[in-house]
Amino acid sequence: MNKRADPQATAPTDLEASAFWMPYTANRQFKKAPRLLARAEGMYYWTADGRKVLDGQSGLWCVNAGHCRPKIVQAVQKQVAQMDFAPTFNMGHPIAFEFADRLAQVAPEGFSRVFFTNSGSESADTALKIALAWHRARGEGQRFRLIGRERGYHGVNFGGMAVGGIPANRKVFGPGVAGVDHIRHTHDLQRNAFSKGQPRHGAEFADELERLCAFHDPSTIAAVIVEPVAGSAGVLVPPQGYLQRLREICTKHGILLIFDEVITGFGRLGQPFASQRFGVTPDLFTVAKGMTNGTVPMGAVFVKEELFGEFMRGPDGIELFHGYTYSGHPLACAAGIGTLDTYAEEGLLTRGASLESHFENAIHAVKGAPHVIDVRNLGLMGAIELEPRPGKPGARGFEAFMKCFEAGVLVRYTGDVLAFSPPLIAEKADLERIFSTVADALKAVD
Ligand code: PXG
Ligand code: PLP
Repeated sequence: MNKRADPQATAPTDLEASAFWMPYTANRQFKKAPRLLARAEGMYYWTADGRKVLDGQSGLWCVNAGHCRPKIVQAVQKQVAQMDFAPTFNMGHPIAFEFADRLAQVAPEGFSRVFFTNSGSESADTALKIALAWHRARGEGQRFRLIGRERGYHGVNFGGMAVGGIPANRKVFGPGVAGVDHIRHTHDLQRNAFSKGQPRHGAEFADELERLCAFHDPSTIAAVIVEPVAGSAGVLVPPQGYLQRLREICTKHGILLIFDEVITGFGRLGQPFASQRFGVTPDLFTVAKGMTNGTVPMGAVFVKEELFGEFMRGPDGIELFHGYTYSGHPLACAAGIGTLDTYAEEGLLTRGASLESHFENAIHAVKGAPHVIDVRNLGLMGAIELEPRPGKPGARGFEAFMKCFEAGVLVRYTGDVLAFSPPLIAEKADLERIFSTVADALKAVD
């Protein structure tokens, strides 16, 4: 019998033949022993077999206000019944303008313009293209180089992949984009292990940018893109003074600085945006994830008024030949407005600040547990790095993740790093439960 046609074959108990090619997942391993989530509310998921699981990861760094929040759900329901889709190429709909204006109100000062995308990956590529087009509009079309950083993550499209710095995400996909180079990452276990907040050592890693400027000629460099805190690579917090130094070097050479705030945006670091937390202002920055609380996919690029103005001074007609069918999708805008309302009513964009010291103490309490070689944190973002099992990198991380999941706590693991980013509605008891579960899980991992 054709397995696909048999409804039993696609029931949760038999996924081995399913058509779903799962992203960033070991498909064969997963489908043999699936972990299925079926429902969510507030701080919790419920598995398909009815177990309640505390969400220590805000889904995938996105559900900052917690799950299925009523304002967001209602806004989406209302919008889908009223107007499902409308184009934003040469047409408009009020909710897209309303949401962009609301976003500009919560953005750091000066970021008065918003370009809509549908994901963090699209935001990264959009930001890079805006940077190139801006230089060109000013008569500096020779600035074509894009500089990323080792261990950076800017999504999976060609631009973001090219400036990204996680080897596995690049190595099988060919030469990528021309004119890309990377500065070194900031991870320095020897000097900075177990730092609380920003590590003391490593501001000088930013000087690599000066080296690349000397090497390539700075007048060929269009933009530098970094995550203020690297997320995917395992929560790498910038050393004290590092981002300031990057900013200075960019300014000195007329290079645009792009912050990728896909994870750090919308309250993760105790301020609405990382630039406010660090007191360092980029020229443009990207967001996604928390922008709609993960409810409907959406991303954006925030642009300073001066940059936007340059485009508006150009010849009549389309100022930027770029956009997505779904830029400003009505459902995403509705979800986003519901999200901003929820953030505002509950003070979530700064709630992380009041929980930060508690989070810090709770995560650093795991220091003495087996295999732990580093603990790092900023805002409500943290990581515990494990010593890899000899010859089997990633095995310990996976086993620890599984033990936590079995004990009712969802964490994120990449390789041997466990990462944490609980919803910003977390209570102290939730944070304690997450990290005591991790400490117990590690005792049961060889
Ligand atoms: N930039 C940054 C800084 C990100 O963290 C993206 C761009 C891409 O966003 P989209 O929406 O295209 O996925 C991200 C996404 C992890 C993990 O394991 C991190 C992300 C996505 C999925 C998993 O840490 N970050
Ligand atoms: N490919 C084809 C053939 C298309 O017609 C379009 C959009 O019209 C795209 C790709 C881009 O799709 P999107 O705008 O959803 O990114």
